[in-house]
This record gives sequence, structure tokens and C-alpha cells, in this order.
Amino acid sequence: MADKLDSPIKPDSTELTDGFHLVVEALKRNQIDTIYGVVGIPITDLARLAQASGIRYIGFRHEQSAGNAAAITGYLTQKPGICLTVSAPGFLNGMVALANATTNGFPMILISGSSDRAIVDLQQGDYEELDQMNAAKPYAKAAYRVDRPEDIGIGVARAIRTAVSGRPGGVYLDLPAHVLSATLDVATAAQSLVSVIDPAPRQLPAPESIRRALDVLSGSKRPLIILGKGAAYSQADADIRAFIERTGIPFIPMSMAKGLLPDDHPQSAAAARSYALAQADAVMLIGARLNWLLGHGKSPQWSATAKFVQLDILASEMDSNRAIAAPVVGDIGSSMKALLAGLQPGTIRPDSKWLGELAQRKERNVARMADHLAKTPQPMDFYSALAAIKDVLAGQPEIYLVNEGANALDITRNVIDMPLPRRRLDSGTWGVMGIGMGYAIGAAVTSGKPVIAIEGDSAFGFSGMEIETICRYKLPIIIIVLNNGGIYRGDEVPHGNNGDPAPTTLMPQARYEQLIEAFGGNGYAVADRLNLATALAEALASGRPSLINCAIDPKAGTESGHISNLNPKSALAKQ
Ligand code: ADP
Ligand code: TPW
Ligand code: MG
Repeated sequence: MADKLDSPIKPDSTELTDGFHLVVEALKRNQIDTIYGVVGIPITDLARLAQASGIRYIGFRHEQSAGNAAAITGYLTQKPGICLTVSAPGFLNGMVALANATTNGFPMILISGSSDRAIVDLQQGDYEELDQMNAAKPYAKAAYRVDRPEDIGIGVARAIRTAVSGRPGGVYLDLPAHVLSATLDVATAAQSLVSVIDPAPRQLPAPESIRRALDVLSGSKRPLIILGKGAAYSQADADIRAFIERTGIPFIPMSMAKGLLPDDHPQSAAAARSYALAQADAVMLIGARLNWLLGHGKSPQWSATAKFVQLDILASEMDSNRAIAAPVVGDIGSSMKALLAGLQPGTIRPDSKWLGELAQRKERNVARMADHLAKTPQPMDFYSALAAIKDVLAGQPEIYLVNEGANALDITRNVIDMPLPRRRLDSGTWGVMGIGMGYAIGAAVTSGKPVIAIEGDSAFGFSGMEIETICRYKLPIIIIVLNNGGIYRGDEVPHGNNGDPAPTTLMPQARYEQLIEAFGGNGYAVADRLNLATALAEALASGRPSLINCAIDPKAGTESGHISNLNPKSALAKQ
């Protein structure tokens, strides 16, 4: 095997190759340069071969984090991120990430080794037996299995195109052990490989849909643009900005679209969000779904008479929650170009009264936030800690920010401005916990830039063991645990009398910083603003893996953060 490790497949030869080599060749041929995974039977040699052939292999402690790293790599690069797992339990651990990627529209491929089909299908008890392809189907954009080594090339090509074309998503690719170890002659193998041409073809919008959209906006006095992570993903940054600036329409970014235009842009209406949503008479959604995050587009959050324009690549997204007056189905890059080409100067003019009202509210809310950030309570609350972080991050626009938690998520989103696109990576459409370390590792590996992960103490726990991975690969990741000693709050009194802590309680005295020290990283424990700012500046300057355990008042925080309205409460509860 050793000499085959680095020998590319040559046609016109009677030499044999095998499924392992073919998978690696198929990935390389399609510019896949990184695999995230956890090895074991039957894919260990696949990881070795990938590494030997120049693909970067990043080995994780848990497949869910490897999958999350792959998903965020897909989001950042528009190429599918690859996660490699072993059969049954490894596969299932990776499935949460694959389902999350599909839900968020991130392109990734979960490649999993699998057991002998004949035994699996008769449930005869193979090693790590599971009908993986069928288990994956409901949670993936598509699931494919390769049953013959000569189909590896086409299987990988199919997975790549499915992951990135249309609405991106997670694809499952099942590779049975016998296919990996099967041999075939090198000439047949070489011919079976596929270079995917134009994997995510442009999808041009219909000209009449562009005219309809421009008509709705021209007829509006109080227009508003909502930017979603589909817009950020499309990388049509310059055209989106040009359209917003030429029309003068105020915009609000969804959380992962922050930075698409800088948060301090004068047309940002984020600080007047609820007023803008309720009062807009025309709304243009650019790569944002009208799901729970936007109150399903319904009253009272929105005006019942507002007209909606929606730019999306998926036709079936239109009218999903309320009627869309002007659906623009196409890829956002092409749609923005068509809108700019059709835009007649002076036809779209937001009312000055509308802009004035938004400016007034924005000013008031910005002042309110400034007051909040200026306070120095001891112990710190979320605002106080984030004010210190905000100061250190100012002037360092390249830094990536990963963020999860409840209060730790919602307050960070409101306090920390993003100056550049695709730098804020968070819990996303599901509001899921556990993306933290995977996204941080994926972002650091993909960008080579520093990453700061601002984590609730509960949120951190979901993927915390990956700090070993971070230290092993010496990644420039700084984790800040906003430690209020619990899920939402740390001061809940127990409900029973057996001595067990309350359901939301975690250990406020937990020495999270010692975890990273165990692996050779820099640990800091801080309890005030000055020490937090000093620790963060030092960690950033060191470029080393670091964890700052930041004590937050256990009384700070509200149940479920800013979505407490979604939390059903027992009518019978005493408190
Ligand atoms: P957010 O959570 O930021 O509101 P969503 O994930 O709900 O954003 O919505 C993103 C939308 O963007 C999805 O409906 C998806 O189909 C769409 N989308 C993703 N990529 C593109 C693209 N390149 N062109 C057009 N639409 C896209
Ligand atoms: C996979 C439910 C939502 S937010 C959260 C949980 C457990 C943690 C909040 O505590 P944290 O933040 O992180 O300490 P803070 O600042 O408010 O104290 N399991 C999954 N996903 C979700 N969303 C949950 C559980 C949840
Ligand atoms: Mg907490």
C-alpha cells in the first residue's frame, strides 16, 4: 500500500487500485481540500490516504462537531464541507450536524462507512449494523449509496452537485466497507472519475418577476429590506450593497447576515427593528425565510397589508407563510444583477417621514444601549462583559465570531457589531446548542484567521471536549464562556427536597479555564471588565488556543433569552 499511497491513478496500466484510493481521487479532482472526521472501521485507511495525498484531515473527538465544522466550511466556501464517520453510532453522531446543515441551507457531505448490506438487511447482527441510507433520508437533502467501486466517481459527483446546487444542504453518501476495499484495474478506475462542471449553475430570474419586484418597491412609501443568511451565502456582497445604497431603502440583517453591509451603515434599521417590521408597507426578503425567526410574516409583528417581495432560489419557499406579491426565483447574485439593471434612478424613493421615524427610534435605542454598556455592575452582567469584548474587537474586522447560548446568544448579537460579511456564525435556524467548537474549528481551518467563540456555559458543554482538537491543531481560537452558572440563569432554587439542583442549574464555580490548560492552551478566569479585556487582548496577541472563563451574575439573564414568548408554561406550576 505504501507505494500506492502517493501514486496518482494512471490510465493504460494493468495495475490495480481500490475503493479507498478512488474516493480520495474523486474528492481531490473536485478541489476538496479538507476532511473533518473521526476514524475507525471501515474508514481509517481513507483518512490516512487522504492525508498522504495532500488533503487536510482534521480528527475530532465527536462526529457532531466534525459535521458542524464541515457544514460551516460549506457555508463559508460554497463548496461542500466533508465529514467522515464510521458506521452506525459514528454515523448517527454525525447526523445531527447533517440535519442542521440541511435546515440551515449549508452544503456538506456526510461520508460514512457502512456494514455488509446482506447482513444489515436481514438484521443478522453485523458489527455496527444500521440501515444508514434510509436512516439519513428524512434529515438530508439526499442520500446515496455506492454499491460498486466503479460508481465511486459518479457517487461523489452526485453528492457534490446535490449539496451545492439550488438551496444548498446536507447530503449523505454511504460507502459500504466492501466497496472501499474492492479492487479494480486502474484504467477503468481513471475513466470512472468525474470532474463536476459548474456544480451550482446560475439560476436566472424571469424578467417579469424583476419588473414586478421593482413595481412593488416603487409603489411603496415605507419599504424595508431583510437580509438573510442566504444573501450572505451567495457572496453577492457588492451588488446587494449597491441596490440598497442606490434605492436608499433601510435594511435589517438576520443574525448571520450581520456584516453583509456593516452594522454601523447609516441605512441599518436594526436598532429600530420592531417598529420597522410593524410599519413597513413593502418588504423585500433577500435570502431569508419567513419562519419563526420573522414571526412567520404575520401580524402583529408585521403589517397585515404590507406587500412582500422575496428573492430565493427555491420556488416552493414563496407563499410558505404569507402571500408573496413579487416572488423572484433565482440565485441571489443573478437576481440582484437583474434588479440593478432594471432599476430606473429616482423610481424607488422611501418617504423622508419613514426614514425620519426610523432614525429617531434608532437614535433612542442606540443611546439606551450605550447607557447599558457604560454601567459597571459587579458581578458583571452580560452587557458589561460584552462591552469589554466589544472594545477589544473594535478595529479587528477579520475576526470570526461564533456564538451560541440563550442570553449569551441574544445579547451578543445585539451588542457586537459585525463589520464584514460571513464573520458571524451562530445557532441558526434551529437555535441549536452544540455548534460552537465545530463551527470555530471549521472557520479557523478554512480562513486561517482568529476565531472568538462567545458561549453560554451550557452551550459550551455540548462540544467542549473539542478544545483538545483545537489545541492539537494549534488553532487560533479563543473561547469565552459567559458563565452565569446555568441554562438561562444560575439562581433557580430546587423544586424537590432530595438535594438535587434545579433543572436549569450548572456549576458556577466550574473551572472551565482549567480544561484548556490540561491540553496546553491558555486559561483565564476573570470576574471584571478590566481583567476580561486584558485577558482577551493577551489571548488574541498570543495566537494560541485560549479559554476565558468569565463570571457573570447568576441572576443575569431571562428564561429562554429573547424568545421567552415561545416557552409554554405549566398552568399548574407554583412559580
Ligand atoms: P435567515 O435565517 O438568515 O433568515 P434562512 O436560512 O431562513 O435565512 O433563509 C435563507 C434562504 O436563502 C433560504 O430560503 C435559501 O433557499 C435561500 N438561498 C440560499 N442560497 C441562495 C442563493 N445563492 N440564491 C438564492 N437564494 C438562496
Ligand atoms: C441541542 C435548549 C436553548 S438555550 C440552552 C439550551 C440548553 C442553553 C442556555 O444556557 P447558556 O446561555 O448556554 O448557559 P445563557 O447565557 O442563557 O445562560 N439542546 C439543544 N439545543 C437547544 N436549543 C436546547 C437543548 C437550549
Ligand atoms: Mg448560562
